[in-house]
Amino acid sequence: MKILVINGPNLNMLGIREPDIYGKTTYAALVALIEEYAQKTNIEVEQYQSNHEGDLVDKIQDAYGKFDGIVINPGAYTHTSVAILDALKAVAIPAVEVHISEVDKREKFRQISYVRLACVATITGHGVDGYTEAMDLLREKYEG
Ligand code: CA2
Repeated sequence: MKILVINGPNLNMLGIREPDIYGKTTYAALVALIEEYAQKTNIEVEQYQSNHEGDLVDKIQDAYGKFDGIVINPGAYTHTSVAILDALKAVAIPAVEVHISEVDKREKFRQISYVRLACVATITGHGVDGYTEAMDLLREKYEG
């Protein structure tokens, strides 16, 4: 199966600051961890990160007909973006929302997720392990 992993704004800064909230894993290490897990579990994976909302929308649209699942951490756009929500709904590819931190226990504005409305599951507060857990969920769903 083919999975697209999308990370939104500032996730390229992982491990550089705020390790108490986001952990010590760098973005490069996260990419390597996901790639390694994909190889081990026989999943074809592509990874994408952007700080720009429109680019994230374009990437989701491009996934139409090409991927069997999407793992998405939209970063701060989680809490604001109807455009990303609509793109996920438009392509109708099973998507799992991942957050490294426990967003539901943080500021009120982080407790709102538009993207969640188009996702089959949400994983929060499991650190970077949330990404591989999301891949497992999508595989289970794909294999039935
Ligand atoms: O917990 C998550 O995964 C978030 O999606 C991360 C976003 C945040 O805006 C969401 O509310 C929750 C932030 C991305 C990383 O931001 C950094 C900030 C400082 C240092 C390193 C990364």
